[in-house]
Amino acid sequence: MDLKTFQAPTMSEALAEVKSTLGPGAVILHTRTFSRRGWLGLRRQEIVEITAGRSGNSGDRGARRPIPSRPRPSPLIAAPDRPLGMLSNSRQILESPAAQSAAMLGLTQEMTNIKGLVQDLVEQTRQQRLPNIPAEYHALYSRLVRNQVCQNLAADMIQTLHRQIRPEHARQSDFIRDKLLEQIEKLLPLGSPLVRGTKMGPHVVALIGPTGVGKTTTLAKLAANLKIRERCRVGMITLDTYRIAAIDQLGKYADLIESPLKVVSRPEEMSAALQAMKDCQFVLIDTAGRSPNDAMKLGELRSFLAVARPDEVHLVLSSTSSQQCVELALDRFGKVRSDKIIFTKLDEAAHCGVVLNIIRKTNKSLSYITTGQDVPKDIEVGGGRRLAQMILGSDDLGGGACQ
Ligand SMILES: Nc1nc2c(ncn2[C@@H]2O[C@H](COP(=O)(O)OP(=O)(O)O)[C@@H](O)[C@H]2O)c(=O)[nH]1
Ligand SMILES: [Mg+2]
Repeated sequence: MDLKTFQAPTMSEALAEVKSTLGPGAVILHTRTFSRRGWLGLRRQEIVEITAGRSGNSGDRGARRPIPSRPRPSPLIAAPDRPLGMLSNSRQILESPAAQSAAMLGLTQEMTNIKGLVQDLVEQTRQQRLPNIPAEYHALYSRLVRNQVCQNLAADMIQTLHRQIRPEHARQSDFIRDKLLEQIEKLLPLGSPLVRGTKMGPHVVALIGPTGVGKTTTLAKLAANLKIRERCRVGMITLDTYRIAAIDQLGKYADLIESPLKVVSRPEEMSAALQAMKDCQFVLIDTAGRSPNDAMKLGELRSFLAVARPDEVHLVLSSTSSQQCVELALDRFGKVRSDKIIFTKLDEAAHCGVVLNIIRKTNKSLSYITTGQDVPKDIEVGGGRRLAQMILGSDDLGGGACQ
């Protein structure tokens, strides 16, 4: 038999060469792929090699042998040392399972090459998109952005990290994670819990914010903690006159902790309500869940607060809201007054980056975060390592609540 070796960059090209040189009666004895250094040894190139021969019985040499009545095992790749020339029919050869698996081998090889090319392309695009992020920190940067930390802030944090970390530590993922958590913690100074000032009379705190963010629930948590843990005398005032259910909601908690609750429906009633609670150490004011778009009602809220003259106004925001909604609320309620920020529902938020973005943007203190519906348990002072961990998220790439 006339044996020849054919080399080509792909299986299909190699097969085509076999066919054109040896004719359709070619018998493939062996295939292999290997890589070869290219010009100047710079790039490696994949090569497919086929060893094939022309069978003595092939159609262009003479009379055909009858096709065996029983299908015979292929003499091709699977068993290269089988007697040659068993398959004389060229179609049979090229369509035989062995030829097909040779073609599959070629396809797999091509897929691997394409995958490599796509990976190179992704890395190149990333490098173009993130020119300021060193390659070894791309994954961490992407993780911050995926957790909704805004891109500029994430880039600043990574650059600070890059400056802090010596190259020999750049691959120690636990060490780097720790340094990043430290940085987040510094960006979110620990909020201080409610404390009475030195003035006489009650320390008055108002919670304001959009509807449904958790103002009433948070107020109940604060009141219960002050009363039960710190044994303070606490009074509550609600302006939530729009929804009877809301008054009932707070009334239930007021009963439970045996503290007074006053309902104030007009600014003129505010002074009397405060006067009635003059012996309390803290008075917490719950406000109606006004929409940040409702200018008239925000004006009304302002006039209630003008009379109450609270010592502190906390803007309550939900970490489940989009950055855009939170910014809108900040803008509108900021015009009323907001000294500190409370972020609620961290247990429900898929990503907690918004907390970091907003605290950095406003430079206000994060007084509390809330992490569930349980009164009084699910509230903690804002900041600290646990919050930093919620913001950075777990290694799990999927979404999920921050806790
Ligand atoms: N998962 C979760 N739900 C909360 C949290 N705080 C409040 N809620 C729920 O959010 C809903 C609205 O709360 P509410 O206090 O009435 O909101 P308000 O309209 O701002 O007074 C209620 O179902 C609360 O139980 C929290 O931290 N986590
Ligand atoms: Mg409410």
